[in-house]
Amino acid sequence: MPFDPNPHSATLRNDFNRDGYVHVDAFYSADEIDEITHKLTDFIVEQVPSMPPSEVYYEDKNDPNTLKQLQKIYQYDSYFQDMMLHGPARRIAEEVLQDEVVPVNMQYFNKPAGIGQPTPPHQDGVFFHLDPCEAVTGWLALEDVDHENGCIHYLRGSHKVGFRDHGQSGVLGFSQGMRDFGTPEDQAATVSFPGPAGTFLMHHAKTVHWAGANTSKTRSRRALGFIYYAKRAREDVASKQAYQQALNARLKMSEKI
Ligand SMILES: O=C(O)CCC(=O)C(=O)O
Repeated sequence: MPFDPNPHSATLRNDFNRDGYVHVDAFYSADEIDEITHKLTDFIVEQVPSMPPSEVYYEDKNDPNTLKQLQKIYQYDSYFQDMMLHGPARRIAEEVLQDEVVPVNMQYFNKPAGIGQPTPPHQDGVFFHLDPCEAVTGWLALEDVDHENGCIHYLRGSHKVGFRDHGQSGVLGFSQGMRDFGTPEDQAATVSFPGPAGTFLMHHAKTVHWAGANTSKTRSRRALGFIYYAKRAREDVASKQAYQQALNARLKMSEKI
């Protein structure tokens, strides 16, 4: 059975409001993580070849073994659709945002062994174009994560500070990275989340987060991301589309997709 958020509602809400994130161990059991991983393997074989290049990123686009990111996978497959629309991640999103939520994206994040790039420090809200910026991202580890293969780090409390300065990062999949990151205050507020497969995190769209490169020669670092917007958040559709189109054009021109 996956994690049942109901008995933990108050703790989840308090932790989220204080820290800008929540952390849940054993969100899915080992058997469930096995099943999800198998479904994902099938998905990669069956669906990825027909997905548009803007939703499929590779570390090296000429090498299919270097798949690093997939977008919107719940729109292609009923198993992942069910997880996104009816699973416990949505319940936690509703709890911490104190609102109904709009499911927006389900992503696959991989850092392939030895070549997985760092995830630059960023705030997801920079990509979302929301007012108010009320949204969350859930993150589910599909295998053990640690400092070697690139676990997630948060800046505790950073959701209360507002947006910090971002610029082009040059990293495929995370086009914006923070330019003013790494102050003594940042170092003091850093919390990292190594943990076993099944570890689940959920952060506010203003929470600063990042992950290291995968320096392991043998282990990948696979995870799923779940993005939900609060119903009260309004998306500036035109601004988001313009940003996405400009990004896709840049990525095509630099032959990254
Ligand atoms: O998986 C990662 O390294 C980063 C994930 C992330 O930035 C996110 O889920 O917002």
